[in-house]
Amino acid sequence: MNHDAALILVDVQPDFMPGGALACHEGDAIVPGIDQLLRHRLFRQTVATQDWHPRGHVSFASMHAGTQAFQQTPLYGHPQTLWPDHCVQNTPGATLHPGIDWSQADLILRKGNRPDVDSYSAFRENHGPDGNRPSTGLAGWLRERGVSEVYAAGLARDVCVLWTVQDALALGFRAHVIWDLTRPVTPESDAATRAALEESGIGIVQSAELHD
Ligand code: VGL
Ligand code: ZN
Repeated sequence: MNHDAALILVDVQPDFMPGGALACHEGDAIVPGIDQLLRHRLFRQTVATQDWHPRGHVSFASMHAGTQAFQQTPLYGHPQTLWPDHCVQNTPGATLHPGIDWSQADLILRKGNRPDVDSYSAFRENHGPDGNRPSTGLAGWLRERGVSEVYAAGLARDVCVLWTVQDALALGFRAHVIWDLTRPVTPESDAATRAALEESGIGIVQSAELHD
């Protein structure tokens, strides 16, 4: 790993863990490994994202009559998956998980806070009403700090982690997923996620490789 790398910790929040509103399979299993990784201070910058939706957010199935969670619906000309209500601002499920020392993070980026637009990636919102995917400003923030390479961990492997590394690559960063420090919403998606990463040249690494 080179010294120009940043760690991006995606949505490590109770609502994405067992018992939470939108639980990832074994989502809590990543917490000790992430805490370890932070203690080793291997990265030039550490960024954390926090899914942070207002009540009645457009991504909630409860806002679309006649739909159910995990179903897709067209939104602004693109398919949008509808989710159970989750990560509602100022609720316990939306906090950053207490098992990690977040004072180690250089930036905490809240996303999905506009009522009418979802945001999976740390870099850009999903498609909005005007057809754009507005930037969160993260790419510039990282470049200003000399970062050319990102490693992503967190939740969910098949949604926000995947979109984050795909955007990182599209924005000119070398990109990697720390596979053992991610978990999916849909375990059946793992083969497709791996294939998508491999096809685009995004690295798949294990946390143990980073320590040596
Ligand atoms: C996520 C679905 C909805 C994620 C966030 O963090 O992967 N997934 N909102
Ligand atoms: Zn969300």
